[in-house]
Amino acid sequence: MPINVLIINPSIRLADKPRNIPHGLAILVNIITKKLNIEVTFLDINAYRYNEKQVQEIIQKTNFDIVLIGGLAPTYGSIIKLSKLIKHENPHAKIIAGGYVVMSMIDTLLKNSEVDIVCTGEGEITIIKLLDKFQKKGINTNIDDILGICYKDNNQVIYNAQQSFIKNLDIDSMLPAYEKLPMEIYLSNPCAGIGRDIDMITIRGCPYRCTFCYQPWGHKHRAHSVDFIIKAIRHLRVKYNIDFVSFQDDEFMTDLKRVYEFCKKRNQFCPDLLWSCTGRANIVARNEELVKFMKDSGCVLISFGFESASQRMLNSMRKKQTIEEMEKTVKICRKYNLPIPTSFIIGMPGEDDESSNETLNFCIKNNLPLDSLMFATPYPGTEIFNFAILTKRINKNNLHKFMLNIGDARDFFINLTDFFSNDQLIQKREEMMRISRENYEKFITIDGIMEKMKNLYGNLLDKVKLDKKDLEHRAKHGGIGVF
Ligand code: B12
Ligand code: SF4
Repeated sequence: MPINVLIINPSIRLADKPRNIPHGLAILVNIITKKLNIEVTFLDINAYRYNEKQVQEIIQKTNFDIVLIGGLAPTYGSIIKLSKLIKHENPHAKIIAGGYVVMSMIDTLLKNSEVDIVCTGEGEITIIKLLDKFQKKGINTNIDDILGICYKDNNQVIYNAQQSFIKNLDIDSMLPAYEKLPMEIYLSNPCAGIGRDIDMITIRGCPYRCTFCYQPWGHKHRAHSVDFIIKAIRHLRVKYNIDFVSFQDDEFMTDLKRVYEFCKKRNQFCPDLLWSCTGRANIVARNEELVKFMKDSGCVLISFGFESASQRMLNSMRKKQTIEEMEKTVKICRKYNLPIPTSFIIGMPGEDDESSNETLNFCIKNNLPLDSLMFATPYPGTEIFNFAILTKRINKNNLHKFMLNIGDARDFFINLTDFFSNDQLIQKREEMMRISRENYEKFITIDGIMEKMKNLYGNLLDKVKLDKKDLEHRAKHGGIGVF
């Protein structure tokens, strides 16, 4: 029986432009089209920033039996609304949801939405098995043999066994279906670099266990091979004329041999490509040679989650990083004229005046602005979420309300400290950001930043014509303007 599939990417972070490709959903588009030969309609609400009326009109005009939807925790409210709209327009459609919002809140989402089935892990294998069965036996067939899903059956939630992790990403996963995405929108809003910048996710699983971080992919590092990545980049250069790749992996530098291999192959196959990646102070501090090699191989930015400059707080968040390593990292980046985009967290359990002042003093001493100072936010699935439940900061009997309100970590949500009142915590953050920025602006002027950018980006900067105003804006939001 032929089935028509509609895939929806809900909007996220409306205050900013759409910069990041919806990797998970776009991979599923490719898998479904190529492995099952099913035509898919992709509705990218985030890229087009459609309003509710426009979404309704598109849904009314689209022919579908199955809807796939997913996203991050803050998309919870949109997914609920969309599921109701979909069932209103097409009561017989089956709605399948997946992604971070679902994996960490299965029951709550199923009970409070019109979603029928949720995918509890990686989607590649599960979606093929599920849609294949729907194609062969109809969409109301029994699905108790499909691994990696939960579903509603007569108002009960049924849990099937988990699907095991993919072993070889190159074989069992795919690239996102770029041709189905509004690439011009994504490519005109760079993620970390400048020019036509595309983000890539090439790793699943992180060996660390930071208490504020959600890790549905476990602690074993699984990665696409360098050959797979290089082939993808060469394709993107030919088809979309990209200038820049931002590797947004949890931790791009975990496997040092892989980083060396990437640099060598980049030099061989795409020598004028510029790129950025995620890093970690404990790795960079011990591998200056590698940083130099990365810089010589087109890497113009490594971003860091420094989180705190209180060793007590770092230990309690299990960051596995020392203040000395952070200072050394700053020195190494400055030595090679690389920017130093660092994010910090205020308000973890145990935070007090002393620990937050240590962070501020570190930034003053090392001339770093605290532009990316986030509030500790208990996203579901993290250890600090469990802490917030145990200490009754989150009411475990009303997780629906909690999920409707969770958003960006730049906005205050829940106070995990015993020391600060809510107002004090909000004020402390503002004060830290203000003082560190005033200090940073004495350390370097916009002209000084412009000069460093010219050295780093060379010809690309002429092509992109980044003006001072733009640079000022980006400097204030961390990232490329922090040297
Ligand atoms: C890119 C990214 C973003 C992008 C969003 C991109 C987008 N359009 O969705 C941006 C920069 C906007 C972002 C923002 C935030 N992010 Co973010 N982000 C990521 C990152 C680095 C990659 C996500 C990704 O693409 N993964 C790769 C794809 C392949 O995986 P996937 O989407 O999960 O898809 C697979 C499965 O989940 C499943 N699947 C997914 N959807 C569906 C749907 C169906 C129907 C099915 C069947 C299966 C399925 O199949 C896919 C293939 O296996 C992850 C960390 C990481 N490495 O994963 C953090 C991560 C997702 N982010 C996280 C957080 C905390 C945030 C913020 C809240 C942080 C903040 N500072 O406030 C903000 C949200 C802001 C807001 N206002 O809402 C957390 C997750 C929290 C949560 N529970 O949702 C993560 C996991 C980081 C972490 N380790 O803690 N983020
Ligand atoms: S914060 Fe970074 S290093 Fe820590 S567990 Fe998460 S992804 Fe890994």
